[in-house]
Amino acid sequence: MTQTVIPGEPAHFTPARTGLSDSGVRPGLRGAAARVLLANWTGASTVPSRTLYPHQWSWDSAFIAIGLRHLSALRAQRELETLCEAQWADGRIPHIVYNPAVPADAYFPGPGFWRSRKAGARAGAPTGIDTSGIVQPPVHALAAWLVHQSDPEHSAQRGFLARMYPRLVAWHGYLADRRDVAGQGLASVVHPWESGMDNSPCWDGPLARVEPAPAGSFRRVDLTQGGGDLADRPTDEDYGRYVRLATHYRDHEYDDADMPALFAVEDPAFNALFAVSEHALAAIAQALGRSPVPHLARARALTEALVDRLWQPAAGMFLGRDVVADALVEERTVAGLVPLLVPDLPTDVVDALLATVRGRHFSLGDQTTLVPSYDLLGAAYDGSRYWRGPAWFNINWMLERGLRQYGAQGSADALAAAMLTASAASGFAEYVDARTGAAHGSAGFSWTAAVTLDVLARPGVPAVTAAGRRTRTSRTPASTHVPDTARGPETAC
Ligand code: 2M8
Repeated sequence: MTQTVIPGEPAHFTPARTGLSDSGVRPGLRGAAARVLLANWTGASTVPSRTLYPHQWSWDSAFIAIGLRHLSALRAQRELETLCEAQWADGRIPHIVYNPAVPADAYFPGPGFWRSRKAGARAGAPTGIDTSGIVQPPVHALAAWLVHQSDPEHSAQRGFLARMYPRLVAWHGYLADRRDVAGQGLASVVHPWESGMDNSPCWDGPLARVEPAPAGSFRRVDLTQGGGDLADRPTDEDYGRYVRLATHYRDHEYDDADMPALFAVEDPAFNALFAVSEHALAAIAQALGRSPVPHLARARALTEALVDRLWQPAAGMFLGRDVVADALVEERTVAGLVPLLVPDLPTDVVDALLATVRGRHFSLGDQTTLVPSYDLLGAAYDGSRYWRGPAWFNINWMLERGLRQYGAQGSADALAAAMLTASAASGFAEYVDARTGAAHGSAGFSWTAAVTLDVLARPGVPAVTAAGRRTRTSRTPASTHVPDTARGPETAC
C-alpha cells in the first residue's frame, strides 16, 4: 500500500535541494526527520502516526506540508490538494479523510460512525470519499502560502495557488457564515476535537452539561493501538461526551443552521489561525493578481473580535468563550497564547502576552523550555496527560514565530533550539513533558518531524520587526500589506 514516489517528484527531491545532508549544528536530525515523513507517507498524503492515527488529519496535514516543502515541493502541494479533494460543498474541510485501504476498526470513530456520504449529503459531503463531519483549526491557507513560497516557479507551473485559492475561500466562507454561532464575528468550535486540543481543561466546564454516551455504545481503539501510556489519554467519561456531541451533529445531518448547540466555544487559537490564514489568503490573492482587500478586511475584523471578545487583561492572555453560557472560560490554556501569531495586535496585548509566556503560569525559559499546553499552576495540570499540560511541537512552532514577530528574539531562539533538542531526544514524539522533555504518545509523529525540518531550514532567521505592533487606537486600515507572519522569514528557505 505504501508508495513513496509520485510522478515528477525526483527533480524536487535531491539532497542538494533539501539540505538532507547532516547539519553541523544538529548532526543527523534533518535526515531522521525526513525519514519519519517518508515512512508516514501513504502515496497521496501523510498519516500523523502509523500506530494511533492511520488516516489523514486536517490540521496535521497543514503542518506536515510546511515541513514537507523542505523535502519536495510537489509532495507538500499534494498533501494539501489531497485534503482539499475531500472538501464538502458547503466549504468545510473535514477533520479526518479516511483511507479506504485501512481496516474499518483501525481507528474510532471510523467512517461507519460519521456516515458522511449519507448523513452529510445535504451539507455536500463528497460521495466517493469517507470523511468525518467536524473540522479542525484553519491553518491551511498559511500552509499553502508557505508551500508556494518554497518553490514559486514549480508552484506556478502546476497552478497550485490558482487551484487552492477557491477551495480556501470556500473554507473560510464556511467558517465565517456557518460557524459564527454567537453572531459576534468569531467562529465557534462545536466539538472539542475541532480545536485540535481535544482534552484541554478549557472544555471541562462546557462539556459538563453534555450527557456522556453510554460506555457500551462505542469501542475505543486509542487505548489498544497507541503505543503511548493509556493513562495519558482522555477518560472514558470524556470520550462518551465526545461521542454524544458527534452523534448529535451527525443526527442533524451536519446542518449548522438547524442544530441546537449543546457545545459551542469561541477558541482563541482557532480564531487566531483563522485571522493569520486570512492574511495568507490576501497574499495568495495578490500573487494571483486578485484583490487582497476583502481578505485583509476579514483578517482585521477577526483580530478586533478576538481582542474584544476573548482578551482578558486580568489573566494577561486570551480565554475561550463558552457561547452557550455566554461566559469566558476561566482556564489558562496555551490556546490563549497562540494569538501571538496574529500581526497587528494592540501593544498592551502583546506586552501582556509576552509577560505571560515567561511568567509563572507557563514559565518559558525558567521552569520550562517548551511552552506547556496548560497553566503549570492550574488545578487540572498534568505534565503527561493529553492536552492538559505537556508541550506539543506544532503549538510551539506557532509560538516561536509569534515571539519572533513581536521582537522577542532571545526567547524565540531559545525555543527553536529547545524544539530541536526535544524532537531529537524524544524520537519525534507526539508530545513531551514541558519541564523534563520526557516523550509521550506515539513516536515518529509526523508534525513533530515536519516542524523540526522547518525550524532547521531557517536557523538564524532574520528578525521580523515589531513594526506591526499598534495601539488600540490606531489599527491598520485595509491595505495590500502582507503580514510578516506569512512573508518575512520564508525568504531564507
Ligand atoms: C488528536 O485528536 C484525535 C481526534 O481528532 C484523537 O485524539 O483521536 C489531537 O492531538 C489532534 O490535534 C490531532 O490532529 C489528532 C491527530 O494527530 O490527534
